[in-house]
Amino acid sequence: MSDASPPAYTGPRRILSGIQASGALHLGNYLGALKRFVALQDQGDPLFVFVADMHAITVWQDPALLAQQTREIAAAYLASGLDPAKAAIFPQSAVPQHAELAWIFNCVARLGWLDRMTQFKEKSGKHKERSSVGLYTYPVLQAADILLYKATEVPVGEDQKQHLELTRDIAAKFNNDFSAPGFFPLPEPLIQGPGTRVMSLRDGAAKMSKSDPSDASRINLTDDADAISQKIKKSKTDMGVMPEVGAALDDRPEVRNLIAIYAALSDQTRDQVTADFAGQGFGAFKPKLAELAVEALAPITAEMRRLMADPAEIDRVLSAGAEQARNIAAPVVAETKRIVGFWRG
Ligand code: AQP
Repeated sequence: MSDASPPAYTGPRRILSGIQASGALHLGNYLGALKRFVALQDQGDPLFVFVADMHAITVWQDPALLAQQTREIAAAYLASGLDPAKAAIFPQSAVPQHAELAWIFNCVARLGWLDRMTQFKEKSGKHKERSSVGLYTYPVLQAADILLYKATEVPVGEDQKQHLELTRDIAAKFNNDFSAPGFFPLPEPLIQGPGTRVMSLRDGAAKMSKSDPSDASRINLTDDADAISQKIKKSKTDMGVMPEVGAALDDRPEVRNLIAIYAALSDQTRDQVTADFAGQGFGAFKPKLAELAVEALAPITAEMRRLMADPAEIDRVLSAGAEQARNIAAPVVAETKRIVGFWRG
């Protein structure tokens, strides 16, 4: 018997990612997602960037606001520099194949795999029985989002690493169970650089997150220059000074976070940042950090406002992107259904 591994996927490089339409975006989303999507669009590979409205409804969303939130995320994509000529930008729910493939994957994924997902544990908290079933199977829909386009790489923040591993497990099990070696790729997460895990400004152990009840914990893309400066000024640090180059910062999580944010905003390494500030107090560092954050975010905020004032342009982009996405997704789902053995008439 041969123990050779099954033939690998041989299709082209494709990159896909998305952001949930679940409320205002923050600096973590910008550094961990938006900024990196824009950097990827010039590499010449097909890029798919969607607004995850189906993921958003895994927790309650006001129907009167959901379409608005979807447009807002699309506006953030465009304002950050995504070019619809280089990236398909679309709402997930406008491509019905996401749900179709997710169902098939629900039947491939194992309960034990989902039971291990830490994001569900964090988001459901003490009220697991009252969480939606959708919140539990969220990572399966995410696998469908990715494999529907046979994406080979997925730029995400650190928080999504476990879900990407699940996507790979689902792809491998599907290919194996249905004797379809190499049909789905085993996608790789792209987690690089200092901005992939931006932490709360109030607690260096917690991720910066839209659902944190404290607004002071995050910088929103809608914050003005004054709010940004105030939040950075009041951000938690410690009694020490800025560290030397290469210093171990395991016991200084808040300081480590501020340095990482500075590095990501200025496209420098952490060591380059500490080289500039070593030995100085935070009174010198924080205003410079605020300046950088305002410089990066103010033009995006202004452009988002302009786009939201006349959503026709956003809607045109979303419609065209959805058509592009459906054209790729439809044959993949048709072939998947054939492999599974569904009736074709
Ligand atoms: N703090 C973060 N640092 C770096 N990257 C982050 N991302 C989110 N938070 C950080 C990345 O942003 C992309 C979109 O995330 P999402 O819309 O799927 O939502 P999320 O990860 O659930 O973001 P939040 O803010 O934490 O939302 P809530 O509070 O609703 O759970 C992803 O690439 C993510 O990695």
